[in-house]
Amino acid sequence: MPNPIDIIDSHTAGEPTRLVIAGGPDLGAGPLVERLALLRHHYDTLRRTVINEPRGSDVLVGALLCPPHDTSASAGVIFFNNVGYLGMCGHGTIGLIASLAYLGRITVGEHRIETPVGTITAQLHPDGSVTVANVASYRHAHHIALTLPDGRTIHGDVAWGGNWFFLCHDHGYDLHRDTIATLTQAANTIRQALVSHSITGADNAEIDHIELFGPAAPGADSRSFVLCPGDAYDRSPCGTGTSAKLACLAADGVLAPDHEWIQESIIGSRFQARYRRDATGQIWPLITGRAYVTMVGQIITEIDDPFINGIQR
Ligand code: PYC
Repeated sequence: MPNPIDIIDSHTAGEPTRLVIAGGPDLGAGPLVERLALLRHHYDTLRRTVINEPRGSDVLVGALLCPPHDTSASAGVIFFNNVGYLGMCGHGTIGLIASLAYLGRITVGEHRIETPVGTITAQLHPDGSVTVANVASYRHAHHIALTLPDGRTIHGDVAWGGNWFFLCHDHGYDLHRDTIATLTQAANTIRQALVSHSITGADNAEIDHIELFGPAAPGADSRSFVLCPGDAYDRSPCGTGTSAKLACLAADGVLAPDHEWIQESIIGSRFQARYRRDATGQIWPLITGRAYVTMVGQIITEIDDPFINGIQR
């Protein structure tokens, strides 16, 4: 792996993003889905070096900035975390745009960004906030009954918002900061139960994000706790999770196109969300939030460092 790796860190509604701007492997100029396969199979050390301890932490989401395949797009990006790769990442896209603006590489306006699951659009507003026009989102399965190891049966929807989510209301827990450890354990149990009951997304895709809902503070429509693959919870309201939620609200007929939905995270941070429905009935979420740059730096790896590529999880 070349040395050093240039990074810029940001947080979006409390959730950190580490953007790799130089020093990553040469993945060529093909479609992002092909570059993701190359990264995963040949250069996974980049992910582990950038994200895992001692240089990173479980909470970080990584983003590798890539030249776009279609040169009319502003950039390409591949998102990753402590255990693997993400199809899309809403908070990470907001962080990417804020970071590129901080570096003077983009200005206010609309930017097309290629991801492995499709091209999205991000609008940088004059006040620094960003609206992400996400990939088309949909509900795959409605009100699935899931029996947990303690004998309780809960219910949830399976939906796609750029990642796969199980969205559950009747989990039986209070959604407060001081219940985060309990919620993490509960969401993990739900994720394992989905696997053992062979409940998946489309094409047998693993449902790797669990989204628990509860009542929100005044001014928001809903509060959520989102457990990401790798066992870190999302400090933000989760852009792809909010997209999956919008798809379910649209399918239930309880939120009309262009009506605002305020999604609150477990730490109380918020995204403004709405969706558009196209002529074919597809749901296209729009997620607005704000990111702040926190650090510009270089990752250094010394050849005799026993943890040169991070501590194995
Ligand atoms: O904002 O989409 C998101 C996200 C996914 C995982 C962490 N954040």
